[in-house]
Amino acid sequence: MKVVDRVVTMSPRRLFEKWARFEPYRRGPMRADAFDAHLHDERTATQLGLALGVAFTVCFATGLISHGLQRGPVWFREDWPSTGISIYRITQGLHVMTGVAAIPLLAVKLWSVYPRLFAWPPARNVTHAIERLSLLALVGGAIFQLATGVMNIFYWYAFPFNFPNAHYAGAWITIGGLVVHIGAKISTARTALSDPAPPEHEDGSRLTRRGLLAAAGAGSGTLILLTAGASVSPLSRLAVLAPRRAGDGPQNVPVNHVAPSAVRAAAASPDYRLTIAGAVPRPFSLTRAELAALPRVTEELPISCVEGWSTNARWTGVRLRDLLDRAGAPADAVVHVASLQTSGGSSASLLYPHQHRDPRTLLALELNGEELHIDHGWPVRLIAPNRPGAQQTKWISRIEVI
Ligand SMILES: Nc1nc2c(c(=O)[nH]1)N[C@H]1C(S)=C(S)[C@@H](COP(=O)(O)O)O[C@H]1N2
Ligand SMILES: [Mo]
Repeated sequence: MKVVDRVVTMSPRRLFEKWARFEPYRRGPMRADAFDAHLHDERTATQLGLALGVAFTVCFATGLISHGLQRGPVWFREDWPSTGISIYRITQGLHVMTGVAAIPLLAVKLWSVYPRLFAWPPARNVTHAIERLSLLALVGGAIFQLATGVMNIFYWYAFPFNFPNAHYAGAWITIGGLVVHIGAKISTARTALSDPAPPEHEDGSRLTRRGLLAAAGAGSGTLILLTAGASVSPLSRLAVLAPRRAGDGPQNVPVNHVAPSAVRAAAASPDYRLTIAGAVPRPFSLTRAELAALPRVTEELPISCVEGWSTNARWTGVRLRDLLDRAGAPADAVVHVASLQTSGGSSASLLYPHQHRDPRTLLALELNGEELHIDHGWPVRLIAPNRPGAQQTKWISRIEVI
């Protein structure tokens, strides 16, 4: 273990000198002097822990919002406002950014505390044993959350489980572990922060505590800078590590899920109709041409995808409210919007009263001044303020009033 420590903290020149006179380290990690206390001290661990605690808390809270809007209780979805059109864009951007920022912080924190894995005795008493076991939840959960989150951004579903369910369960396990950990450590952490800082290394060729924290911060900052542009448009050109960013894709909007061939065929068919039906006195159907002949409005609204990107765009189309009024739908109805696509989690969505009454909720026919691209939802797609991208249903065929 000392080997790892030395290698990480040595200057390249020292490293080379050591390597040139290599001697095997055969001492076990349980030895009292197996670790250099420097950089593995309580104070460094606490400072890294504070930064991680903030990142995880924001990530958890914003994740709950996103989950709540998509799979949460009706009261939450009903009351989530449509007035602040970009609130979801901001919470989702923060979710991804705090998660990304946590990756280097977690790596450095784990490195800083890993000698404690070999603490002797492994447990001093029952409480201590429980506290140590809770670390399994915290560390395991944190690694799982960051790994699956990044994989989701890259659409790399290499795991056998359902991403939203597993990521949601993992969030509670991680935050549970975090609460127990904070409870167990709070007094030690307080002392570590209020006591005068222990002296830094005299030897200038070794990494200092301050240097370690600066490296962790620089790692986080760099990763944020190279990914934030996926949701913060002015930074989009820097977002070289993000698979999708503002400006990419047809009509300058990234595509999440291209049109399947069955959808292309149904959309191009002369039999295509948009139907408004369900619990309404005057159900009706429209061809694409009839729909396009109705009065149109233009709104600037964001698409904010759960897979980590957001962008604003100019949408032109017919107000959903106008079509619902024409069918005689009650103002307090819930509206189900279904796609030509018959399977898949995003092939339909629900609109609660304030959402379908909102004058900015459109059945969009144009995007950024052009006829909607098939991959963006032609013949017609839903775009409504302050909703997760997954609920902006493309290739709409039926609007059912419930
Ligand atoms: N019918 C249908 N609508 C859909 C989807 C889909 O797979 N099928 N994907 C959703 C998701 S997850 C997002 S983020 C947005 C993306 O819209 P865009 O591809 O036009 O950018 O469309 C949504 N609408
Ligand atoms: Mo999405």
